[in-house]
Amino acid sequence: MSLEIYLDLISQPCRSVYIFAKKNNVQFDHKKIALFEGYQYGEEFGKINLLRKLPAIKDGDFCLAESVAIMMYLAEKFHTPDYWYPADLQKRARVNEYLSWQHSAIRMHGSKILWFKLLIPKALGVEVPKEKMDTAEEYLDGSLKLFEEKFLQDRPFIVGDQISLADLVAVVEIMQPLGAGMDVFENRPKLKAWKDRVREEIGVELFDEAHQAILSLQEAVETMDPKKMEHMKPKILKHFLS
Ligand SMILES: N[C@@H](CCC(=O)N[C@@H](CS)C(=O)NCC(=O)O)C(=O)O
Repeated sequence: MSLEIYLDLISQPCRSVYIFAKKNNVQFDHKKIALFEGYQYGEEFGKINLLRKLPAIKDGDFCLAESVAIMMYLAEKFHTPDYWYPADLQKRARVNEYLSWQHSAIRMHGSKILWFKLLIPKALGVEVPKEKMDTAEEYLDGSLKLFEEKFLQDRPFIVGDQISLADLVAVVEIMQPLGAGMDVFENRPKLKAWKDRVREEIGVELFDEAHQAILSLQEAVETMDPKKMEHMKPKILKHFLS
């Protein structure tokens, strides 16, 4: 039975899993899910992931959620090159350190920018209070500074000379605000040089293909049926604005 991967490439953790699987020639059945249409709340998807989040995989009878756990599973199962998730104790710890930190830092703040600047005002038609927007920008800025100072320092990649899962997850997260037109690389030359290295290492074609949906999201939202995200509105507003 083939490996099924459930993804919507608008989502950062989905893009990490997609790029990791593609880059490592993992054969999989790409289940394209439209998060905005609410497929994750249906009965079918509940059997795959009761957390009702993407990404998720089904490998035979085995279902797994959480992007980090999925990539570690794929790394072990398909014996991907060591540099992705090094066997060396301290290098692996360095990767784990970033993967543990990111959830409540860059991932959370970068995602808020996308919701506050684009999706809530343009797709849900609700104005975001200025203080909320300013705080989100301030937190993202703080996280990016910490990323450069603590995680990247003066190394080409987070662990050293080679790319790892930490760089992949980080770059995909840092790209997210670009979906709302916020250029996070402006005035951050070190961050931009690192992003360009990671993009080269992943392969420009794969990197750009994976980011196509997020980078064209502003256009997509402009032509979106206003009713499309209506079903998510109460949950989104409660989560982000209450
Ligand atoms: N920690 C999880 C986060 C998963 C997650 O929050 N996925 C979002 C998309 S980025 C989702 O599926 N949201 C659907 C919903 O909340 O309805 C991971 O890394 O996989």
